Amino acid sequence: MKTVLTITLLATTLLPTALLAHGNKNDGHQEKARTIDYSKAEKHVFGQAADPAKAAQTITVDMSDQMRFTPNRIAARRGEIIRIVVRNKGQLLHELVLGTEGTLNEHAELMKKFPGMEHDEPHMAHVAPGKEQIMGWKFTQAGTFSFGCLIPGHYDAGMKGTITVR
Ligand SMILES: [Cu+2]
Repeated sequence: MKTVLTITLLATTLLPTALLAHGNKNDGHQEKARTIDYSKAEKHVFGQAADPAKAAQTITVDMSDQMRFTPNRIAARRGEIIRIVVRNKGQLLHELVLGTEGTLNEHAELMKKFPGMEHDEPHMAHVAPGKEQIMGWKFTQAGTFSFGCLIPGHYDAGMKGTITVR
């Protein structure tokens, strides 16, 4: 029984790692590559998860231990899918969470109260040092939205950015 369990665990943890060595593997809080059913994507005021393979443009955002995103401004068109490649250039774990200034502030406060809290949803990417992750997103309303790293201390230190959707 124990052997069977071990083999199953190995198969489920090793396979995605091998297949997605450069893909959207998440080395942060979770071990499995995430699979998203885009047809059931949750709708937020700041948009919804969408298939990055259908993106109209790719935006690369670098994260650093100086608590900065580069660029910290993103421009997108309403209804268009963007592929966001999030690269962690630092030595610390960073994350990119999409939202509005309000939802991010709220979430940042929650993270301070519960620093070890597990959070993972399609509008977030947790990226381990030296790794990258791909997010597919469609902004469905025009306006100004936000992104930030909500790891305690990072957001307050300025690890945030603005998204303008026209
Ligand atoms: Cu960070």
